Amino acid sequence: MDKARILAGLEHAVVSGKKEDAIRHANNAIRHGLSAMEAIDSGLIKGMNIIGDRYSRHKIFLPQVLLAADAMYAALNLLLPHLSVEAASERAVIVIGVVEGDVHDIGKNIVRAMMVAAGYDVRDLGKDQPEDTFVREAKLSKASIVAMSTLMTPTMDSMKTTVDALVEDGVRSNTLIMIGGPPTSKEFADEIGADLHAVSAQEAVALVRASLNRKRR
Ligand code: B12
Repeated sequence: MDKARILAGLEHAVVSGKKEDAIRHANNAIRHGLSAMEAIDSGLIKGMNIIGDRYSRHKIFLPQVLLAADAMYAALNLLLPHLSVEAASERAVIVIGVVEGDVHDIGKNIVRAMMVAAGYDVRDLGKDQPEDTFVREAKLSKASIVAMSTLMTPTMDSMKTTVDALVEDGVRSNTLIMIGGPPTSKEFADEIGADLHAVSAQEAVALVRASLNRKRR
């Protein structure tokens, strides 16, 4: 079976919200030695972008988005363990979570999986997490990085609240703060006092690696 067909199959399984198809194509991707990252990026995420576009044009509604998310997760569960990333030389702790008010966690989970694959010690707080949870875990684990995700514009405020809480508690001085998710930007990171911003899971790993190397020097 050729690569283009598997990628198109993954994309279509998400768009049509068909979990069984997503599982079948993900297994095919693994069996035929496709890179897990390519299957995620050029198959699943491509499909989810189509769903996002249709949803914002009111062509489909939340139940269809939920089915798409279910199909995406079914395939991700199979593909994420196969991510291969060059291992980090140092086992730094990364605390990651979705900020308060937001339940979108697919992107955060891809970033988490890439960080785990890169050899970091990742503490996943989950979704819809208040600032205290980030502060507590960052302190407890002596985190090198606190990473926050949000997909919604209104919940960008929760990122600012969390940065402020990290500063107030004194944790911030030993920790780099990284943010991501479509409504965020480098400008927004600067505005709220975060150190790093990345647009994708791959960029996030590269940025963490470079920043920790710089910090060590
Ligand atoms: C799937 C989905 C859902 C699913 C979520 C399932 C889940 N478990 O995550 C469900 C159906 C539950 C849902 C619910 C809602 N949704 Co919704 N949803 C989406 C959709 C279609 C796709 C999101 C997605 O998973 N993309 C795929 C992932 C892989 O991409 P990603 O998250 O961007 O992640 C990548 C990068 O951004 C980056 N990244 C992500 N996080 C981080 C973190 C760090 C630190 C770094 C460095 C990088 C990084 O790396 C990732 C991989 O490369 C988007 C539309 C879209 N185009 O995005 C709307 C969207 C995000 N939803 C939206 C809305 C409004 C809602 C609801 C409020 C709807 C409602 N009326 O109830 C609720 C949210 C309730 C709440 N309180 O949170 C809006 C947000 C609008 C806005 N800007 O504020 C969007 C944009 C749709 C739209 N156009 O209106 N949704």
